[in-house]
Amino acid sequence: MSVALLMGSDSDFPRLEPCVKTLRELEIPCEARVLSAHRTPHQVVEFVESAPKRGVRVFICAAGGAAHLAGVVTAHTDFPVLGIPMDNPPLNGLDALLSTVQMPGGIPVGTLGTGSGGPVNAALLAARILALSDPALAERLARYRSSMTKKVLERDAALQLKLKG
Ligand code: RP5
Repeated sequence: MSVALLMGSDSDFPRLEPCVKTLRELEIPCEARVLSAHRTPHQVVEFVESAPKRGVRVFICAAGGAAHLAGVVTAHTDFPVLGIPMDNPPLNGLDALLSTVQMPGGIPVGTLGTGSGGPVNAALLAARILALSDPALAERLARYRSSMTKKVLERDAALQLKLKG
C-alpha cells in the first residue's frame, strides 16, 4: 500500500520535503508528482483513476492560492484525500486553506494546517490510515511517537540545566 503526493507546482516541493522524509522514515512507499487542477486537469484525473492499480490508498494534495487540487482529486476517488494548503504570498495560505477546507458536503477533504506542520502531519495522518490494516506500520508509528517524546523531554532537561546555570 502506498501514498500519492500531488503538488500543484514544483515551486511547492521544497516545503513538502518534510512530508516525503516522514513517509520514508515510516517506510511508506510514495509517488510524488507535479499535477495541477488548473494547468493539467486531464492528467490529474488520469493519475487518480490509475493510482489504485499501483497500490495507492491515500492521496495527499498540496496546492497554494486558489487551491482546488485536493477537491478535484476527491471528486474522482473514494479513497481518503488529505489537503495541504501552501502558505504562498500574498495571502500566506489563508486563500489555500479556505479553498481546501471549505468543501461542499459529500466531497470530503481532510485538511491539514497551512505552514510547516501541514506536510509532516499529512504524512502522519496518511500513515495512521494505512496502519489501520498494517500492524507493522502501526508499530513503526508508535516508535516514531516515542522518539518524538524522548526528544522533547531531552530538550526540557537541557532548558532546565540552562536556567540553573
Ligand atoms: C498553485 O499555484 C501551486 O500549488 C502553487 O502553490 C501556486 C503557484 O505555482 P507556480 O506559479 O509557482 O508554478 O497551483
